[in-house]
Amino acid sequence: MRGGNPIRPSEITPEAVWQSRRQWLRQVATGSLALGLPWGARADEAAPEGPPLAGRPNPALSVDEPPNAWSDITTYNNFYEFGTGKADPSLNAGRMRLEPWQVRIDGALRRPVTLDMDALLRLAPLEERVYRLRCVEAWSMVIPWTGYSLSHLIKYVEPTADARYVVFTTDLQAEAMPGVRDGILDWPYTEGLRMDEAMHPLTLLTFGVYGRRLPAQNGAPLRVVVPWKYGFKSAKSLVHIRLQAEAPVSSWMRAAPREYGFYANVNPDVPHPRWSQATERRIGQSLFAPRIPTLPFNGYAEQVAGLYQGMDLRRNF
Ligand SMILES: Nc1nc2c(c(=O)[nH]1)N[C@H]1C(S)=C(S)[C@@H](COP(=O)(O)O)O[C@H]1N2
Ligand SMILES: [Mo]
Repeated sequence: MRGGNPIRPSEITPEAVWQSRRQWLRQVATGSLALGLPWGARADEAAPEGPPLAGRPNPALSVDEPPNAWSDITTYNNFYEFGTGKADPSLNAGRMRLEPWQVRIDGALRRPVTLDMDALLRLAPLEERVYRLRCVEAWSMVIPWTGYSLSHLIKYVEPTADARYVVFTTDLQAEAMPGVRDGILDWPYTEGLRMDEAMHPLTLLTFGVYGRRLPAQNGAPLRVVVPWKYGFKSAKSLVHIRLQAEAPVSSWMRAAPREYGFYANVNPDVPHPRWSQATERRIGQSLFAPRIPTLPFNGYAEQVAGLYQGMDLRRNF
């Protein structure tokens, strides 16, 4: 969609993405050192790990930017159930029980179901999509996710006319989650979308990253990814999806309603009450690299701005 990089990660297979990324980094390494460009090549860059999960690349719904390294994506995380430090999820989430896993889908629909992972993985063809993810903390990454549009699952359960909002709930495994004792949020973690947001093709029900099953710290075994919203809208390790008529109050809204609104669309013009949202730092780049201007809707305005026509996005932040 933007930029002119020598490789298009979205046009090659997941394993090849990583291989090309290494090549790409190696090619720019000399130049980057000479020119002070942000990307630093690391010859020892770690390879993706975990069970493979192939998806057909979807270039139309991918950004044209080099993906972050596997090590950035899997060791710099927000998953407060496991602690608030960026490394805490990678250190602690391995204790989460992932099998067996089921997701309950109920509420305003004709076909309430409880689906196991096999059923969920078979529900629609898996795709690989390279998305930007921008955190409200003003850092960002580019991540090759594997999944399918959440709309497939929502259509499958046959929503009724009352289904105006979707509520996502993360599993609560108190014994395995040292962070839940801290009481930062009301657990379990819940998030919500308006029905049209949830049905938008970009909203991804996500099972993998870099062609592998999701690591625990990234929200195994399945999460949602909503690329035009701040990262906190993308709830991890889902066990319950509910369709309902009323707008839900998410964990973050309850914790700090002045700071975290329901919509949480990436918006450089609406600062967080305590810091600007005008620019971001791309994880993995040198600390001397210039900050990147944040784009409205995280660069996805063309696809999603229409969902908010007529809404005051300063009030509906
Ligand atoms: N259950 C749960 N989901 C969560 C969070 C969390 O703390 N708990 N953090 C959110 C935030 S703030 C961000 S930025 C993204 C980070 O996803 P990543 O670690 O895969 O990059 O997860 C989101 N989903
Ligand atoms: Mo975030």
